[in-house]
Formats: sequence, structure tokens, C-alpha cells
Amino acid sequence: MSGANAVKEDRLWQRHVDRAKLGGTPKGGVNRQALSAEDAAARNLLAAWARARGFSIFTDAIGNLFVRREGTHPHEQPVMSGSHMDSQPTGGRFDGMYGVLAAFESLEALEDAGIKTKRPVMAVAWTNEEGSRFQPGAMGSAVFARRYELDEMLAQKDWKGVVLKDALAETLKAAPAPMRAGQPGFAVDAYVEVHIEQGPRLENEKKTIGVVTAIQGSRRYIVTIDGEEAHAGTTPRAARKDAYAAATRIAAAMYEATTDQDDTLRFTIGRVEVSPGSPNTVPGKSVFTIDMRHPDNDVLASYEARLHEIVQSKAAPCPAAIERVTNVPPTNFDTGVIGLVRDAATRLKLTNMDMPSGAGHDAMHIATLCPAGMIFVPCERGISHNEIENASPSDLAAGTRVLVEVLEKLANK
Ligand code: HGY
Ligand code: MN
Ligand code: MN
Repeated sequence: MSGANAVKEDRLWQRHVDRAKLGGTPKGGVNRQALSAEDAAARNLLAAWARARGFSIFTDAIGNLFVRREGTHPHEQPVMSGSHMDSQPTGGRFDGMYGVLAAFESLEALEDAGIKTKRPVMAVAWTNEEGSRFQPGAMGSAVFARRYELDEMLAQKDWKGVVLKDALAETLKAAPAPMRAGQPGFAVDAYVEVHIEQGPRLENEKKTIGVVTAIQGSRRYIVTIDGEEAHAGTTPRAARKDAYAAATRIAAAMYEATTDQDDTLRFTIGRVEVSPGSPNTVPGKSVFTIDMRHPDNDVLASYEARLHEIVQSKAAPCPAAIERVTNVPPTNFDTGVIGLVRDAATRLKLTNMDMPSGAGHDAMHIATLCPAGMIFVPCERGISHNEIENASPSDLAAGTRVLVEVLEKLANK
């Protein structure tokens, strides 16, 4: 029996149902933020499933969780597949989780089909891909790829001031796993990630498989504006240093400046904080985030310069600063892996198309370490980062069948 034929659609779907309960929201989505109790529960469940199948598991100093199915040549570099189990605050049941479950299902399918591979095959759940609680996102995979420093990430704080190191210690206490000592990172021969598209193209073009060729570049910023708290009733406009008024001037100018003709640039202000947050005190401080993306790094650089100009010209009379938090250049995936994905989809008689990814993924960091690629499946109306995110059991299984085929080829290279 082939690995692809050993993929069990019902088992894969049931695992999604089981995991959607961890941080499940009333609207049918999930709130399973990085290093939360819900994240720890998801880790424990994956470890329990792995132990039940006789796979080994271990974690690393940033909390990435690895499941390993041994190869006939254990010293050969493994091939790996995975994604993330953390979600947005109002996230969907499939973003990230599907990639982890498809990777685990692949290990099970190889086992069920009695297929031996030369290389070990591993599944991974990367820590904090979403970057909504702790910034930056795709943190675990970036530390693994030595793009971010471990100690710097451990010192990061969430919006309530919780230090990542403490949240991680709590999570690993609640979800213990053997710890691979030292700096995260080890040699990987190839990496393939499966994910829902998080956009409408596959559905619109009636294709089942997205052969992902690239990921667009992404940059994140924090804008901080310092005003002066004052009485809302007695302070004349001319005497005010209103941090929120300055924030709105800056934001309005940024929205205008980033409205490009061909609607390719992605500019998002996702979080705004105003303090002290009292109705009758002029805001003394305002902070907001910027997420900006584009396939061309030079275009991102030119817009970045524009953002700086706007902050300087619109903030007066409040001092303001814009700090870049992340700068991930565009990723071009390995042509060999892209070819394996396309051939496997075609062999399995699944409609497919080459396409870039608008969303960021852990694969963008792992692609700096080894040949990497991604496989997309459709999600309903392309909706994601939303509790109504939805995908079909048959599409999820189809993407997993392509994954098993590709992993088997890579693991026997
Ligand atoms: O933001 C992203 O692109 C990813 O979904 N976290
Ligand atoms: Mn994701
Ligand atoms: Mn996401």
C-alpha cells in the first residue's frame, strides 16, 4: 500500500475536531495563543498521540515540539514537515493546526503502510508562529534557523508585560517533553509545510492543490507617540499634546500613502493602544502596530522610508518614533521540492496550480536552512484569521496525500 493511500480522511478530520476543543470559541473558532494553557494542552495531546504510535518526541529551548519516526539510516539528516498550533485570538480551526496534523498523519500513514524510509521523517509544531501575543511571529522557526537570537526572544514581553521566558517555562512544565539541550537548530535535509491557502484563489479557480512557489516579504513596526496627559475639560486645543490625535494623523497619512494602484501592497494597523484610556484625560501615549507586505523587497524598502517621513511630519507637537520589529525578505522555494509537489498532485490526479503565498509561514525561515516548499489546500471563501475559517475533510486529506508522497521521495533520496 502506498503512503498516500494509507492516509485516513476520517482520522485526520477527527483530530481536527479534537483539537478545535482546545481554546474553542463560542463562534466555532479557536483562541489558542502562544504559550497559553490551551497551547500546553495541544502540546500534551500531540505528545500522547506520538507516544501511542511509538514515535519519539522532544522539545528545544524555544519550545518547538518535534515528533520523530526513525529511518533505516538514523544518522542521515531527517526530512521534516510541520506548522504551528498557536492561533490568533479570534482564529480558525485550520490555520497552522492543519500543517501539524497533516505532518503527523503522514508519519502514521507511513507506519500503517509499513513503509520504511532511509531518512528519519519528523513532524514539528513551531512555537509562536502567529506573533499576536508575543512579537515577532514565526519565532520558533526563526530561532531554529538562527535568524533570531534565542535570548532576545526569551526576553520578549506580551502586551500585559508577561516575559516569554516565564510563559515558556510554565508551558513546558504543563506539557513536559525531553529537552534537546543547547541552542535550537539541527541539520534538516528538506522541509515541506502544508497549510490552508488563507486566500480565495484555489476556490475561485476550482483547484485542490496549491503548489507554493514563494512567500512575499513582510515587515512589522511599532509606532510610539508620547503626548501629555491633561484635563479634557480645561485644556485648550492649542495647549494640547494629544497622543491619539497625533496617531490618527499619522495613520491617516499612512493609509493614503500605501494605497497603491494595483492593490498589491498589504498595509495593516492591527493593534492600537491609547493610555491612560480615561474618557476625560487627554491621551498621554499611543502605540500602534504596522504589518506591511509585498512580493518585492525594494518596494517594501521604499514604503518604509515613506512611513518614517510621515511619522516625522505628522506627529508634532508630540514626539514619535517608528521601530521596525521584523524584516523577513521574500522567500523563493526550492525548484526541486516545487517539482515534487506538482508531480505528486498530478500523479494523485488532483487539480493543482503554482501560486505564491500572501501569508507568512514557518517555511520562510526553514527555507534558509534546506530545500523547502509548501502545499496549499483551499479554505472557504479564502477566509482566515477569523473564527468562521473552514476547510473540507476531503481537501485536507488530499493535501496530506500529496505531502506523504513528497516526504517519502525526499526521505529516500
Ligand atoms: O500573518 C501571517 O501571515 C500568518 O498567518 N501568521
Ligand atoms: Mn499559519
Ligand atoms: Mn495565521
